[in-house]
Amino acid sequence: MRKIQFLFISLVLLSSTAGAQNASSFKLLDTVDHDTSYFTQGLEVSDGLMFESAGGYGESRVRKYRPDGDTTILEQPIADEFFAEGLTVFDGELYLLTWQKGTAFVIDPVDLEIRREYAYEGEGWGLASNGMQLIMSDGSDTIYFRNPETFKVEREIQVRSGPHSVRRINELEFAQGFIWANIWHAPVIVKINPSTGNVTDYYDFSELVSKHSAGNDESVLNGIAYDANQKAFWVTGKLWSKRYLVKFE
Ligand SMILES: [Ca+2]
Repeated sequence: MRKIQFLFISLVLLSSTAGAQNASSFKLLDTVDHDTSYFTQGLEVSDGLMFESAGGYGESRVRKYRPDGDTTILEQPIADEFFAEGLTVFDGELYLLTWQKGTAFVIDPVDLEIRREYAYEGEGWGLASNGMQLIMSDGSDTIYFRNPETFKVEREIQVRSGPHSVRRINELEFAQGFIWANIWHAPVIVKINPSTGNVTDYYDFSELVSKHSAGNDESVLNGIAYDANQKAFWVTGKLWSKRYLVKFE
């Protein structure tokens, strides 16, 4: 019940504030299969390959495959004590957060082996990159910009929709000059101005969520990756059977 209430509040919050009065529209371009064993935490397209992380203790792993299908090319487990979270590519390497262990792994995209690691304070949720910095969420309304060589926080923004803070910012993507974000347990994707933290648009995915979330409260919308070849975004959810290519308008 608490989650339904939160969902309601988040929609009211987003729809009632200046700058994001109504949901913006998106076009559904393609639908492909998605591995229903993947509790999707991070989704990223790089050099024509899709990289995905799955969470869960003893179930965390990273895999790569082609964006147009779901045949895994390579998969590597993450050690049992870590709960894998956001995943992104920076300068030809994968960066993977873990939820509550304060450890970020740097992974070789060729063999998916861990090359080195960083320590950070607080929780790790979503991760993206603007090509210069890593962009990270921690489940609050704050988005951190970190130096990829030191993992130090260089800047932070607070996500706002009008006067309201937007919390539970989860999986992230940076594309077309904006941050795109999932919000944990809300059926929406928000478009965020990376300078101000202001939500400029939001997109209602409740129709897809209702198809995939039946019977499992935690099968939430999560996973957004910009596909430069398609000039569109792949979106999915935790344990979803499908992944969708969408164009935001
Ligand atoms: Ca992403």
